[in-house]
Amino acid sequence: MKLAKYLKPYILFAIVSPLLMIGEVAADLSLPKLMSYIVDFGIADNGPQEIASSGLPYKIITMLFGNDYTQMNIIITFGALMLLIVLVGGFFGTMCAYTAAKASQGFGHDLRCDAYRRVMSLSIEQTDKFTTGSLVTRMTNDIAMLIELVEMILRMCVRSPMFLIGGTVMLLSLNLKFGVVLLCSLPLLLATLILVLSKSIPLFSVVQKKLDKVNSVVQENVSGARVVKAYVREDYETKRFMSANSELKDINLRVLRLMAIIHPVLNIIQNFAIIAIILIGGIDISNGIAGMSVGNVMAGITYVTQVIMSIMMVTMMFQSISRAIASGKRINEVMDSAPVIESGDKVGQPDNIAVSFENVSFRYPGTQGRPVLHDINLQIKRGETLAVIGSTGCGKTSLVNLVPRFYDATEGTVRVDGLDVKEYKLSALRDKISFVMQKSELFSDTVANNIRWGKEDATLEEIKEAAETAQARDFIEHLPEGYDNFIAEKGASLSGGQKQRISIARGVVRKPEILIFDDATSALDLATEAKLRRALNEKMKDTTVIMIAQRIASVREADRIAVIEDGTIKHCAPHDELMRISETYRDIYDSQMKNGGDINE
Ligand code: M5T
Ligand code: MG
Repeated sequence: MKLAKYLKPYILFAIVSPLLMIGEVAADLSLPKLMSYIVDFGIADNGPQEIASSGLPYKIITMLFGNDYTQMNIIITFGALMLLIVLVGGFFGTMCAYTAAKASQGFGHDLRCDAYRRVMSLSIEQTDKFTTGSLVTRMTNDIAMLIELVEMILRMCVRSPMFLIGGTVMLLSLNLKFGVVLLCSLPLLLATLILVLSKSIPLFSVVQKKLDKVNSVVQENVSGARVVKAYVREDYETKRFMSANSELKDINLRVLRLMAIIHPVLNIIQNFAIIAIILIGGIDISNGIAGMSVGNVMAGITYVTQVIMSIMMVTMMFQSISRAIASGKRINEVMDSAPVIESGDKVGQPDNIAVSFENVSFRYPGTQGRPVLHDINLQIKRGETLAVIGSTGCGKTSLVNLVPRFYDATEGTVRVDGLDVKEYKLSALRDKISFVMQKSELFSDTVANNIRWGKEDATLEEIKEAAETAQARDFIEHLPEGYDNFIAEKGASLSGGQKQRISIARGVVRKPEILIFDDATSALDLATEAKLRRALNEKMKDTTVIMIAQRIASVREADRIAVIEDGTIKHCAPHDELMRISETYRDIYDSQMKNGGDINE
């Protein structure tokens, strides 16, 4: 699978881990044999005599004690050996777990980094398509499944086959007749497992989808907590959550119900196998057949259990693999979605015409019908202040979104400094532009850092200056901790106008070539807004400003005002001229004058 490449940096751990597992399994496999020596030679009545014909154990005992050994010597020797092997096996096991964790967690970390980078590079329409909830599940839960798989494989790929083969060999070495037990029990076990797995595997991807849904609902409600409370929708939203939650529970239950069959079946088969071993061994012992002993029967029981458990482990591995395949697909979907907005490689040189639209039409990706904007032709000179006005939903935001390439024009060309925006290196293009959005987005950080977002290395002086221009200085300095005051998530601790002014300061601080205000002063009173405009005029003379607004008072001083109507720019002229030529503009003017008037007059 493609994602395997993330294991590469940790390949050493990934190789060492299974090797260490060999040590642990070898230890586990040798213990029952040693125990059988203790039982047969150390405890049984005539054990001490029989050990003479036993080969290896005899050699060990005579090496230590000569020919003068007691039953107690045998018990202590092999007991100590068992203890030693347990310790060594434990050491190998611990190291194996450690290296496996190191490899799998490293793998997960790198994969998460890349996936996150990819998510960040997606364009707005792609993020919307995946939905936030699903992206969060993919980044967390799905990657966790893959991590689990890597760890499982590293630990089990050696362990289960080795137990299966080793256990079988050891069992047969005790007595070939024991093999019959395996021949009868294993097919039965395998049949059950295959049946269960084939039914449960398709359900895993459904589980992840339901989890997406739960995440989406939680995410939506937590971030919209205020609206939910304002409309007393807690009950409704709780119900919505409940239903997503129950769906998740139901599907999980279905999987677990299937899985639940495995355990009792396994138990029954295992116990039958144990009884069969005792039976075979018992008959042979009572018939006095050579080579069968109580110790052998005891060891046989342990080996049979180990073999059956190894099959169980293989199933677990299959389960984990199929879960991870479902998750892997979902992560690959993210990794494979090439950003729709691809960066070019040019950097534009300053030009007299800062922004120009040539025959631009635009429709939102995936929508039908009339385009949102059509036949837009507009040139904005360097240093000019262009205002955009028009009824709500007429496409103002859509128009300015084309400049920093949040979306691409469907037809026509948008140029910044004479160069097609599609040819720009994205970062170079967006560096030229400060975009103050219609909805202020603040982050849970200090005021200063929120402003510094616009310019990473801004000094406190620059920040203060930007705040001054944005008319935010007064209120910031009245905050309990001034610029170090912490802002709650999404700026929840501030008023609408305060948020807007911090957003404006963030846009101003980097002294951009182009400054776009998308209705960014809507929450300011007219007096403050007028002060802001004056400050901007003074301090940022060379900056090209595109300013969307709903109020005539906000736009009348602009060099030109573009009136958007029916998806296109009907008129574009200064205030006085528009009053003469544009009926729409006059209508807007009249309606606003009637409603209290323009205090800026
Ligand atoms: C213009 C539609 C929207 C409206 C038209 C953002 C967005 C908008 N639309 C979509 O289909 N998909 C979208 O993602 O486009 O919308 P706008 O440009 O946001 O209008 P506006 O800025 O002039 O309005 P407002 O209210 O901010 O003054 O028909 O349905
Ligand atoms: Mg808008």
